[in-house]
Amino acid sequence: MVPASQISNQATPTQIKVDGVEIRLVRLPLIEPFETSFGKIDSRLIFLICLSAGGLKGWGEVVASEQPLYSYETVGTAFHVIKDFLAPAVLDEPITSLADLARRFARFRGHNMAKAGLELAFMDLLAQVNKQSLAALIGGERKRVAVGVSLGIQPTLSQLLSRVEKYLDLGYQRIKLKIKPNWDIHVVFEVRRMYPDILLSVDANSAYTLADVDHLRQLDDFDLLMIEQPLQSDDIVDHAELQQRLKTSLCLDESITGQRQAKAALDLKSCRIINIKIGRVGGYSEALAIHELCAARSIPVWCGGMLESGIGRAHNIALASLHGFTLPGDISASSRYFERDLISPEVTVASDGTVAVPDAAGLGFEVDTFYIERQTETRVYLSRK
Ligand code: OSB
Ligand code: MG
Repeated sequence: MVPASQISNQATPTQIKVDGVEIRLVRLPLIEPFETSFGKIDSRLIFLICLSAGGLKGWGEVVASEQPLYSYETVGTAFHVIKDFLAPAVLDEPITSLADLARRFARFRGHNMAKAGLELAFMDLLAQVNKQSLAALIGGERKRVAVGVSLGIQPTLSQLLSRVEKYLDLGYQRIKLKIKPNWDIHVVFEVRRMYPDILLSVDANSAYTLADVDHLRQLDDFDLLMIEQPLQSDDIVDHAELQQRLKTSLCLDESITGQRQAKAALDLKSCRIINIKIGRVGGYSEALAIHELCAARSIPVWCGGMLESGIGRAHNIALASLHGFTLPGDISASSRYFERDLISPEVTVASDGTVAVPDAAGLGFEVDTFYIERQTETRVYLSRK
């Protein structure tokens, strides 16, 4: 594993002079609505970043949603923070490394998804300059990554059961059910009854409090791989108490916004598994640090998803190729969410529930600029003064 601080500090130190930062908001309809404990969406406003440098283009994706539900960031806040603060920091001086970029962003508080979008695009550029795949650039070893699927809350139990069957038939290695009060115990009971042996987990997106401990303890009967983020999004203290009172492993998602939170959660025993999302933690530098921390403590990690387009998905695949990503990630096929993706070829899941890690330089996928242009709602180009 290459420590983040050493990336690009090899024999010939790379200098990347970014000429322009393009922001594009691209509307992609979802094949079917996606419902979690905080609501339902039927399209995704995809926030793309394209950095240009000496004829190369590096692509990243800001995973913020339109509404501040999963996190306080939105497409609108990320747009503002990138345009007014982060892009000027990128355009300021040639960038010498990922650590250099992360240092420029560090003085701005929060806004991790906005920072991550730029880090992703920078790493795509750096990989192209080095003629390496993204996976190789960060020290990823896997040729294929194991994947699972996240199934939203459905109008009826029978619709959920038919989706479980569909994704198991497609080969997905783990089924994750979104839960909320009144869509939890009986739902998990039925899925487990139909499929006694599958890898099964649940994700509450902070829909419960510690007062629900006796209710949540009923989940201990179903041999779940994990319960993801049952309590408040910024909590690690109540999760530690809950973990002590449950047999099932807790996994934190929303609560882990960086390496300090990851270390605190592990020190407090607030969870036994961590979901790493590059966007939530502010980019590759933090994601790599959390991966190293967890590997050193034998804590399994897995790659979370945010209904990304193929561009964000390509970065997720690279991240999941790291050795510590031992549990299936929320990295589904493009076709699970979109009629048509922004990359070609699209991401596909093989019948053994794995996705290939590309070995071509950069993202490893062609970016479909024609389709991006067609779906673009907003475009802004920022350049050096
Ligand atoms: O909590 O993991 C989550 C999607 C949007 C916001 C939060 C979450 C999710 C998912 C979907 O579970 C994962 C995916 O991209 O397939
Ligand atoms: Mg989650």
